[in-house]
Amino acid sequence: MKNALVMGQEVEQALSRGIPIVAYETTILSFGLPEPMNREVAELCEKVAREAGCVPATLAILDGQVKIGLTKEEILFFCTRAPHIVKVNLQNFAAALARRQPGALTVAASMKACALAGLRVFATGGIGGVHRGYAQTLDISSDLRALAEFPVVVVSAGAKSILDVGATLEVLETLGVPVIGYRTDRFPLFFTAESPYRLDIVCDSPDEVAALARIHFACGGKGLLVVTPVPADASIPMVELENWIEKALADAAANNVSGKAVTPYLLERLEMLSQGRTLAANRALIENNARLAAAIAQALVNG
Ligand code: PSU
Ligand code: MN
Repeated sequence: MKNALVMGQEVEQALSRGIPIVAYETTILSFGLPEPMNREVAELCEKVAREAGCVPATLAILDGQVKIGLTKEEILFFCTRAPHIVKVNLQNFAAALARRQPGALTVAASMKACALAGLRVFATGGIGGVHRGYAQTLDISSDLRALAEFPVVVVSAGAKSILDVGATLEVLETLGVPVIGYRTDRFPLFFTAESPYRLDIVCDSPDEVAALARIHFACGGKGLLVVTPVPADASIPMVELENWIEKALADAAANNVSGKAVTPYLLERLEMLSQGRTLAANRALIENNARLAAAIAQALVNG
């Protein structure tokens, strides 16, 4: 595995000097966000990490290697819709390496890359989970399995209610993944700060999250999911969202969309149906997640 893993120079230095690192995924860039929003978000995430004294590490598979810390040019490549870019989860991780396909990593594949490289903090927008209608399709994101397997703190704005959020939370409990509300006792629903789903674990500072994570890792625990809602001024009311979601799900069913195409399809439909209103929320929440992840990475290094 050694020569299948390559670090950017800055990341390598940061690791050896104990400078905190925040990792970012690439599926969100290649399959989750439209252009030019994806480029803006990628740039913003890197900037936020640096402002907080961290080194950013955007992750992907390139030229048969897992790359930890893409260059600017490499990030821009993953922000194109180049047709040979593949969405990589745990199942096709080795295949993308073997075939030298450019691989955009999901949360699951990013956590695996973090574990291989020894990175502990990762920020994204929202995680994948149990899809609505899972009893028929068995469509459950490998993000959940990865949270149970890799010792990484994942910072997100919860999950979109295109998923069965209640079932997703049940699976996280079964898998022993702590779900930590950051200054909230509700599991946030991505575009909206409103949520009926209660959480038992609440932390009020990055130090508190870091302390809990350290104990979790010391006890042999693996992933932790830290959730923080979209900032209030960018939150979209739930009643509006639900209409778009129902419509997007109906369109997916009518078009027989299945497998890895489901999440990207639903995300694109939501953008269309909301006439881009979801984009401002998306940008705000990712920036917010990146900022919190950087603070947690600092606290983990300093504690
Ligand atoms: N949820 C979002 N936006 C995203 C994703 C999920 O709100 O862009 C992406 C992430 O990369 C996540 C992946 O890991 O989709 C999950 O895909 P699947 O459901 O196929 O496992
Ligand atoms: Mn799936």
